[in-house]
Amino acid sequence: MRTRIQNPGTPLHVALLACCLAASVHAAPVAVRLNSIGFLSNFPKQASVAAPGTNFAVIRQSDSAVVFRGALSGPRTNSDTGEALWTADFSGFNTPGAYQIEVPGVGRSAPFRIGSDIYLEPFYVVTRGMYLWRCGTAVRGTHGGHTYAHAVCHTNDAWMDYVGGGHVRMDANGGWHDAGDYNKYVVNAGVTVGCLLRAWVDFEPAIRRVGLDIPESGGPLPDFLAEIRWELDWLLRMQATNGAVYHKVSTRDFCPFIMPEHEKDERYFVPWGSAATADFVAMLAMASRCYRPFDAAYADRLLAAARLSYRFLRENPSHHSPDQRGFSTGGYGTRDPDDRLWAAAEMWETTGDAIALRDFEERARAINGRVDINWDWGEVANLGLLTYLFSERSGRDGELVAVIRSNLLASADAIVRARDDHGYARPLGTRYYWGCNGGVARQVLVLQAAYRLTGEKRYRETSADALNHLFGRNVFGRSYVTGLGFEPPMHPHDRRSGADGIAPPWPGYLVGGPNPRARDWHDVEEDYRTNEIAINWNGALIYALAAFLEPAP
Ligand code: 9MR
Ligand code: 9MR
Ligand code: ZN
Repeated sequence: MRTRIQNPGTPLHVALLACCLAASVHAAPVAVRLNSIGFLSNFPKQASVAAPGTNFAVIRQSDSAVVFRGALSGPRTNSDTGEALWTADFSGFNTPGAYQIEVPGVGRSAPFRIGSDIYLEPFYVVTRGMYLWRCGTAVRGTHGGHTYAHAVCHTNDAWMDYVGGGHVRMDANGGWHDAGDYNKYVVNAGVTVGCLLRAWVDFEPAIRRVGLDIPESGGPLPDFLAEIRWELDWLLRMQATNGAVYHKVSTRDFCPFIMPEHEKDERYFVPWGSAATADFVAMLAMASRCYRPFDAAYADRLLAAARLSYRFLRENPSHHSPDQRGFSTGGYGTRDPDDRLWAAAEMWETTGDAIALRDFEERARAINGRVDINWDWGEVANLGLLTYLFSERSGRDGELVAVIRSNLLASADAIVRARDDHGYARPLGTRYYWGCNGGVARQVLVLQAAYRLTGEKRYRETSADALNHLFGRNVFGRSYVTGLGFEPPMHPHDRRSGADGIAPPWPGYLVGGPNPRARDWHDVEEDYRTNEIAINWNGALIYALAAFLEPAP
């Protein structure tokens, strides 16, 4: 049963009623909305208040003592929700502990913490979400007193019928299930692994301190890399002998809400695509750098596979859409120039190959070094641009570096402005679409890059605002991540969560979010357009959380 905040003095029977109703019909949202995980000391701390008030207090949870008082500012009109919002700013209060905000006449906020380690548990839970997504093996994890588990699944992956060779099986075991469905799509692996490896590159020391309690823990690889290896090993199986990479492994149609080990429909390789092939090159070339210090033989294997596919791509320069006739599952159809740009960047960074450098630079010039503000599986150019921009290799075109740098800062500034203009400080402003919560988290890659280039703290603070929004400073006053924060999603579009008979869903998953408008999020299982979970959204969130594992300024 979800935790609900009771006003002090609420009669017990009312409390119980509210509690029972909450399971089906959601009660009116709390009016004082903030990040229910909490705040890092020395960071700005704000709540949005959706009701008129004048003053507020920070109340210590243990004894209800008032530890800070302030005046609300506002109101301002938040355009996408049409609300008048006041702001409670308690940035001046930094004492670690557990608190609530109280606005007289309005009510109390969700409980939250102030501290330096507040994102440790979220990072652990959300990253373990990747482990719990593993296909081809049994998984198990405990959270909030429940044990979530499934048996070995999909060990027959996959049939070759659609890729030549007839009804023959070739090994495509492993990898992560994509989302609330159990298929495995290379293009979506691309942006996911790209963001995860970027997190490793940017925050390795902090990430290494967090044990993930996965089967490989204690082995030669850091846990984080061991988890990503589960996906990489599957990707290696998606490569055809000529270097082309199959677009996906999938059933013909989505299965019902059953556990993965009960899905017995036949799964097939789906023909190759040039975007999938380019993403494969980028992921494996990047991974080769990351894994080399721990396992040189594996790094060599990754690089050899990346080289083969890169050569294939160079020899097949035109866009190639996979033939997905016969499949109604996730399409992930995308033009390939951005994927090829990313592939070239990673090949160059890993090998120093002059051909790859020229390939990247031509492609980067063709888009005028544009840095996307809002990007997901269909727009991975940013990953290549970041690799090039922060490269320590010689040979870069200084002019192009300058253009990308200035575009990156301009995009980061645009994100900061969108945050400033939004009543819930949402860095994506008023854009809503399928998976926009992932988009909010993914903006942190651009913001952190700007922060690293300039040391300007507005970029880091806007990164924190992405997390603030996702963990409760939003029109619903709720966390969008299962198992974490205040009133998290209870009915995500996730087959495991729907089928396992346990009331709370599998923990550590960011749901897609409002789509197509600000208020259009529904915590109901059927609503896959707003309430599904997916590896690419978690991958972005993991990056954002990794950025705050250490209390840097
Ligand atoms: O369950 C499917 C979900 O994982 C996908 O993201 C979504 C969009 O491709 O489709 C869902 O499947 C629905 C199908 O498209 C239409 N019939 C209802 C299915 C929901 O179970
Ligand atoms: O994230 C994808 C979103 O951008 C698309 O608009 C949507 C419809 O094609 O599909 C989303 O991806 C789903 C995929 O097709 C199947 N697995 C679940 C993914 C998340 O909903
Ligand atoms: Zn599986």
